[in-house]
Amino acid sequence: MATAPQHVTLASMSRDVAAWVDEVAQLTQPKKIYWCDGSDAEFVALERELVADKQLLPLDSRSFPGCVLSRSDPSDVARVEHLTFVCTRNKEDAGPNNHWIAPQEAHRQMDALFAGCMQGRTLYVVPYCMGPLDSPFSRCGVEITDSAYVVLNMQIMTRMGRAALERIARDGAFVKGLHSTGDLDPKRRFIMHFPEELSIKSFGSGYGGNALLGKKCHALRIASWQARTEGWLAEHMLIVGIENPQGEIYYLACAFPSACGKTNLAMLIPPASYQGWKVWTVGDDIAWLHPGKDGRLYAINPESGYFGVVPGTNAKTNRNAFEMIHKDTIFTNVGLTADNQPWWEGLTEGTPVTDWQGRPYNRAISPAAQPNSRFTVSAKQNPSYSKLADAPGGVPISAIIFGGRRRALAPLVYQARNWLHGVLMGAGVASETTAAATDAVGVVRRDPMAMKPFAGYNFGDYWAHWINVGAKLKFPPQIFHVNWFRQDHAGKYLWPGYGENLRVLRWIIDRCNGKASARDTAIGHLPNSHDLDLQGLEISGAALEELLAVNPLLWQEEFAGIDKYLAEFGERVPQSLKTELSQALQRVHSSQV
Ligand code: GTP
Ligand code: SPV
Ligand code: MN
Repeated sequence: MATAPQHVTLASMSRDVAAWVDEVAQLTQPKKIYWCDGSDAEFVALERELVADKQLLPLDSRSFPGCVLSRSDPSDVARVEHLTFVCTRNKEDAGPNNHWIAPQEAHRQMDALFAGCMQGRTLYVVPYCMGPLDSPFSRCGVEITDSAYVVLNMQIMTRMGRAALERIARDGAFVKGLHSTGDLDPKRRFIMHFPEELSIKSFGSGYGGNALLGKKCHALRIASWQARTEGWLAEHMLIVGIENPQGEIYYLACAFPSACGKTNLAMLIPPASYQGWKVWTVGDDIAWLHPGKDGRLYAINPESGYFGVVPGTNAKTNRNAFEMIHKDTIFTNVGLTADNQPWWEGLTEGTPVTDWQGRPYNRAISPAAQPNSRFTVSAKQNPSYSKLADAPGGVPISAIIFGGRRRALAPLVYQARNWLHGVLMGAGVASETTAAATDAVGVVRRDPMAMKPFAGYNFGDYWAHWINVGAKLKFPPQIFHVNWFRQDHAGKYLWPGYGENLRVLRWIIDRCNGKASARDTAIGHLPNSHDLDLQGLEISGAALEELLAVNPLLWQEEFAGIDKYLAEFGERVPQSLKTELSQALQRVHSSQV
């Protein structure tokens, strides 16, 4: 690949990007325009500026070298789904799963907010590539932002800078993302997507999913729209390789809603009895999936870093993450100890003295770390980083796993009969809401394929597209559903979770190879307790029985709920999915008699 010499100015590399930057500068009136080259020197210089300006606090350099703390505005700590819009010409194309405003009206409202908003500020031009720079599956974008914090995060999370701009100049296409933190007034905060124009406008928030536009806005909402027209899938999925003692590696793609265990599963540490097993992380949040020429489904991770949930991370739950966030990490909204170490709930050592808002820590008033506090860290720091994370062609997927956070009903694991049944399983995912969005926490809501907040178009069309993609695959992945979050009456988790989840993944892989047995139930194939490897695990027979039970009465209610939900999407729901659902209902009915 030819590279432009260093002295070629970034602004001269793409006339299209430069013209758009001019247009935005006219509107926003910045004091200065800065084109990001993505170099280490640039990162260090920007970080220094933010430290000097007290926007970032350096952490204890002995125990956390290269780490900094960012404290956000207390009102700006999570995604804002009620302020997030998909602005298609035809309202029906955005679907009942999205908030919608007509594009013209949306532009008018947003441009009024952007007018003059960068006066006295620097406008940063951030060219980025989602996916390996040399992958045919990758897609580029440019984010214009007035937040240096966003620039630093984008540098970690994406392939950012000169090389991305070179690819844009070659491709001739890019997603335009315009962002300003504005005055952080929640009443003047909107995240708008224009899939037909491949553009995004985000105002009034500096938080991850609202402000790092390469992530959810581009790599899921805009990309899912593009994927539909181009025959692939953009999904809220981790990608993980499981290596057995024979050295065979199986790749799994797992869709769990926000804060439901993707990062943890993606870098899981095998239990002590699993000698010779290894886990390789390809991605922890987003997967772009393409049917390959050989009839299998291939996945790339469009990101290059992790923007992960901090609370709960410790050497026992997620040792890989715990180790990798001890250097060169940006922490957002955690507490501090007396000697300036970051502190969060779930740590077994250290004592917080300051909470995430910089106030003296008082457990009665606030947790030390905001429940959605996050770390930003390069994927290369992960001890389990997969060599294939940069492979231009991606990795072949053996199984797709849906999951949710359900204290009742959903068993530990079950397998779909075939692709169509699996699509129904995905469409029926429901999960208790978490702190990753600003709404109420702990409420069960429908979250099909973990994409409720992220599908950039009508779910009816989306399910039809899933069915079409499956039909193109000669060797479609097997589809499963898992639930690590079943609780007993006292609210205690029935399943130990974390590393022990490998026992379930092992059954899944064996099912893909036709090596494990199962029992056929009304909702799909479930393991018998003797089908799971439980050696060395302390779990009561009663807990196990509950984890693997199927209660037909409750499932009848569940399917009725799914039926009602699908009906919201009317004519756009594929007939084959409706038929599949009525057959599922039929099966639970007959399993009762
Ligand atoms: P997003 O980044 O928001 O998309 O979240 P995620 O899906 O990557 O979730 P993550 O792995 O960060 O986990 C979120 C929370 O769930 C953390 O507090 C974890 O400690 C907890 N968690 C993860 N896996 C398990 C598990 O197997 N069992 C239990 N009980 N909790 C888990
Ligand atoms: C999620 O909420 O699913 C996240 C964090 O991964 S954010 O980047 O804010 O979307
Ligand atoms: Mn996520």
